[in-house]
Amino acid sequence: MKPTAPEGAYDLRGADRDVSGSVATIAAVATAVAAGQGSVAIVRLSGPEAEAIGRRLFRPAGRQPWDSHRVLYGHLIDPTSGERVDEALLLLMRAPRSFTREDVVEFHCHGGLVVVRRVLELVLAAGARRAEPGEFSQRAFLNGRLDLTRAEAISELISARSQRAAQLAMGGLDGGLQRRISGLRERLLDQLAELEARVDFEDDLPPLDGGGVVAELEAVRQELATLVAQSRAAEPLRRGLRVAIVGRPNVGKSSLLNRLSGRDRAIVTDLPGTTRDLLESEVVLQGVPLTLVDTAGIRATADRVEALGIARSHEALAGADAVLLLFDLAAGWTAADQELRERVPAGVALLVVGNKADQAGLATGPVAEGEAATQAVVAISALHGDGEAALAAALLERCGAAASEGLVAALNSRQADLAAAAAVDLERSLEAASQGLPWDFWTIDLRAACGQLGAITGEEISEAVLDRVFSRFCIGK
Ligand SMILES: Nc1nc2c(ncn2[C@@H]2O[C@H](COP(=O)(O)OP(=O)(O)O)[C@@H](O)[C@H]2O)c(=O)[nH]1
Ligand SMILES: [Mg+2]
Repeated sequence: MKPTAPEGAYDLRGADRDVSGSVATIAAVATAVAAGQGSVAIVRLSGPEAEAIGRRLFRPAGRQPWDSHRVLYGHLIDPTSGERVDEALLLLMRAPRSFTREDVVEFHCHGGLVVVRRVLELVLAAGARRAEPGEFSQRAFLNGRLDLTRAEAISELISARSQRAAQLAMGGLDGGLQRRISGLRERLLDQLAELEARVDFEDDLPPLDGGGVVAELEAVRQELATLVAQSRAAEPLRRGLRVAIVGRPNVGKSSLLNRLSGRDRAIVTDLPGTTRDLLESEVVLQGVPLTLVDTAGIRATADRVEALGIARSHEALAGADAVLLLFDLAAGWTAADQELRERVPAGVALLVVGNKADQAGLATGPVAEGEAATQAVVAISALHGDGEAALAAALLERCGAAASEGLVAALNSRQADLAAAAAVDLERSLEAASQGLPWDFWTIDLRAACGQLGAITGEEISEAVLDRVFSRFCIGK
């Protein structure tokens, strides 16, 4: 009785067949390539022509056999001229023992930009097509090599900007999320089957325990709500946070940026108006990746360059996830500080920080909020580094990132949106139940909830949505 995805829903391969009716062979550079960097680069091919293209372009040294999962040493040749393009290794992985479950050939060539481009061009000229972003993973998914949440976890692992973010992605990779969501979906499908049976054959079946259905839907709804909350808490870990340091001139913004990034990034002087432009620095605070933005001190000025810098400070305020409003404890909280505070857009997390605690003769660390004398949430000394840990803790708390502590795995934002939508569907279904409406009123939203969860796991998903998911992956993955 369980509704299932339409037959053949995942067979997108038909859309990508060449004239002979076979699946296209795709190719991409699988490693990051930068001029003058990286000693080895991998050009990867997947599809029925992969081995034939490999044989056309690669001359093994000696008489090594073309065995699967064996590395060949030799040269990449331009077949039109016979010219040696690179000295390289070739790795052949015949279907189905490969990432895509198709025939895969990898050329491990030298990492120079020019060489890698040339190899890719030769591969394309030999009949492969340039892979779309995420297309290897998409094929792996379509061929049943990995499920959707695992594929997404791999992509997340690649883009992780901190150790903790990488660990979270690894948590998604072990399949726990897939099992959990699948399990919840199964429970809903069971209830749906019961209800649908009653709609069709009420008289032939034992009476349905409506209370039991309600309890089960409510239990699933609560689990979904927990998963959504965990995902939102993990969001800063995944995406990183953009934190603008703003304040009047000379309060120590640049000093704080240097302190947190552990190097002399910004110019610090005792002259107000030193910082003229936005300056960004990538740091990791307690596992959370941050982009710190140092800004020009905000004040009225006749200097045109400084005024342009100040305009950028205002933009930085609007584009940040969080604002660190710094003021000088020795000078106290001034009307200008208050004015700045009022400019912080609603919805941006704000942390007021008093600097130069050393000069003010104050202890550093967390300070009770709203304390009339200082307005400080945290007191620090950017010069000496005191209060840094309390500042980090308060900032992450303010951004909701502290709640990610101890999370092993979490839904990504696409998955969390679907889980949240499923929870809303269940609420509606429960509403129909509480109004005592007939069974078929319960089923409409319940079926929708199953669909949302199926779109998380990939068990019930449209081609268009799949394409969108994989298009966010990087090329070559
Ligand atoms: N005593 C003391 N001086 C500080 C502290 N932080 C910054 N300063 C000094 O304040 C002046 C202005 O610092 P700077 O970082 O350029 O401020 P900005 O204009 O806000 O970027 C410099 O002379 C710094 O050495 C602090 O915590 N204690
Ligand atoms: Mg500065």
